[in-house]
Amino acid sequence: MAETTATPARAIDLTRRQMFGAAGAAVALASAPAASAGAVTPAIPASKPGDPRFTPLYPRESATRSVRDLSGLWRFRLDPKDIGESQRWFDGLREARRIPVPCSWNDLFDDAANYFGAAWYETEFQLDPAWHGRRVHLRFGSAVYRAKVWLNGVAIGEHLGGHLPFAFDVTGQARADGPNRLTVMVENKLRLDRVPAIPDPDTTHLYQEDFPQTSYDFFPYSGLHRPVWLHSTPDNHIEDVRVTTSRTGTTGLVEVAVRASGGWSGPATLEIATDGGPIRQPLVIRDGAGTATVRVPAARLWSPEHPNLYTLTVRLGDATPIDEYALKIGIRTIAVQGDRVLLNGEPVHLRGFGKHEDFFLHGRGLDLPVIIRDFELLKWIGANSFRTSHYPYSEEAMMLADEYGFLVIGETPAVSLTFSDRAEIIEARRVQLRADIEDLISRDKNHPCVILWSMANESLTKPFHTADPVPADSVAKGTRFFADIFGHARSLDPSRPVAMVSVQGGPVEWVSQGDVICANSYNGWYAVSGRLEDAAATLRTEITTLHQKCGAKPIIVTEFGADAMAGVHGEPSQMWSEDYQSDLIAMYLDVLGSLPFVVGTHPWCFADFRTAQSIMRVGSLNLKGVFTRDRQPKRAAHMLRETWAGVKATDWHRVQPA
Ligand code: BDP
Repeated sequence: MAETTATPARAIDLTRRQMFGAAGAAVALASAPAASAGAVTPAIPASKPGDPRFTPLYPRESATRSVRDLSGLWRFRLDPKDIGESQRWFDGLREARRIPVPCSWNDLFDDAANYFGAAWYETEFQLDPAWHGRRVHLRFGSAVYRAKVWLNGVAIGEHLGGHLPFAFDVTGQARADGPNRLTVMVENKLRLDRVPAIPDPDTTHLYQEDFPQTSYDFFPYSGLHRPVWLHSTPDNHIEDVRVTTSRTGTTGLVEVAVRASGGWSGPATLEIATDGGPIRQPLVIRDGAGTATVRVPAARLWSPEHPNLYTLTVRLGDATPIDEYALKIGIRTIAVQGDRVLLNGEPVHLRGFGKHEDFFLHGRGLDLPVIIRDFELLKWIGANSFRTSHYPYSEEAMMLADEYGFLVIGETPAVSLTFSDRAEIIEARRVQLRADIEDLISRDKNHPCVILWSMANESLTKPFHTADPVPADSVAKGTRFFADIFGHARSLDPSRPVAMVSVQGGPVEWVSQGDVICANSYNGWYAVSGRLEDAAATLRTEITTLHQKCGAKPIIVTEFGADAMAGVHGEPSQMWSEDYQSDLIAMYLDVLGSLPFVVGTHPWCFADFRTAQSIMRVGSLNLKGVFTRDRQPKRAAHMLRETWAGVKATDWHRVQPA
């Protein structure tokens, strides 16, 4: 969108609708008593991100590790009166119906369509007898937005913030002698102090109310959106692995930092499998930490054209490993030099889209077929990149992006942060966003596909849909906020550039703090509507001015586009038709293609997606997809394919049989 200066059609006086409450990233509850019967080893407190016991590693099987996916049909009950905890629903969920995990609840049940309050999930599991004497971890891929977890009726911890994993060490709390009852309360209350948030009714007079009212343009799908796993590790185990790659000549340098549990000390080995056989590098772990570099001669670098991956195996111990963990890595470098982005030392241009995790019925629940289909279509259209707008995507999507060779801009959930809001609310969001960044970088740091972190999308000096003036201190508040946020991200990951995505007309003081300038631009749609010649001239001036104001930095235009109702055509083209969308995107590619400092173009967006009900959104859908929600190409998709992949519509041989 563009920051609006329009006069409201009607001003709505809102009363204070939301209670302000404390925010925080994750809360580990005080050590819960170990289950009396069948306890294997003494309980240790639940873990949280940032806690030295937190294990950010994706659960994987190895010679020393087992994984059990608890996905499936769980029991489910809404709790609109918030009585579940006082009535001890964690002792056994009555009057429950079935829900698949992972899935959003909103599109399954009519009474839950616009429900964002507390909902309870319950399942049972047996502990594998082979896990006796081992550590047992319980890991959630994502719960939107807050989750509180009970095991056998005992609270083990909470997590705040959607789209990112959290884990608990449940050794000793999971019984070996009978079924274990796992209960999770999830709520997605639309609150001021969350990231993302709703507009502040104390400082905002909206002239357009959407339902549900959010400050962002996608439906607030709720629930356990990703798998829940149990996994077992040895008592002394690998807690984290951090990989940073560089090269000297043709040799790849893979620097690996290992963190072992409980301050373990001893010998370890790193091994990288290559065509010429395994390359091994010994490593000493002291007080739980050790770092070494593996040299890979004649390294096959990772790039979109050749997404070469190596398997790195980390082993603790001598001949018989105490613990073993393997992951895929890519050897590549990423750097910003002047107004270029260099991948492996060569300038790179990003062609792709902003996307959403969004599909029929399951909402934002993990759907592996949709990920594969989307990635196939990205290849079909000639894209090499996407942004995880407007929140971190699933770990499975990131692994597949490594394999497909997509250049990914990894985004936090901070969409439409508004700096006209009250100071204590902004502060609560800052605390939450810092925690989200820690979790995100901790989770995705080893993916070669991630070449840029986006701290936020379209931060605002005042909300959309208000004619209130911009408060005098709004820009300064945001400037301080982002100085802190950028500093935090850079200290956590010095190996990647950091950016934020600006709204058209947004403050230069914010976006210019990035290493790369990411800008959303809606000429021809929200601004200069329907007039492509004028929109082209405005666009050229806008982006050239932005480049001058931000200094010699590369620019990625991270959003531009038009809504198009599939099947609507117009000659000459007009707004809402497939033809206008295609012409507008072609115009952007033309203008931006002539500006040498523009290093990326991401039309908004990949596919149509679900939004709130709004006078702006036909059928509660944002129709700016170049594919429909069921992934069929609109005219713009064919135009992009011709432009990006060089495949013409006249080429009827274009589908090659396998
Ligand atoms: C931008 C947002 C994006 C919206 C898009 C639009 O970044 O989330 O969906 O505009 O309005 O404001 O289509």
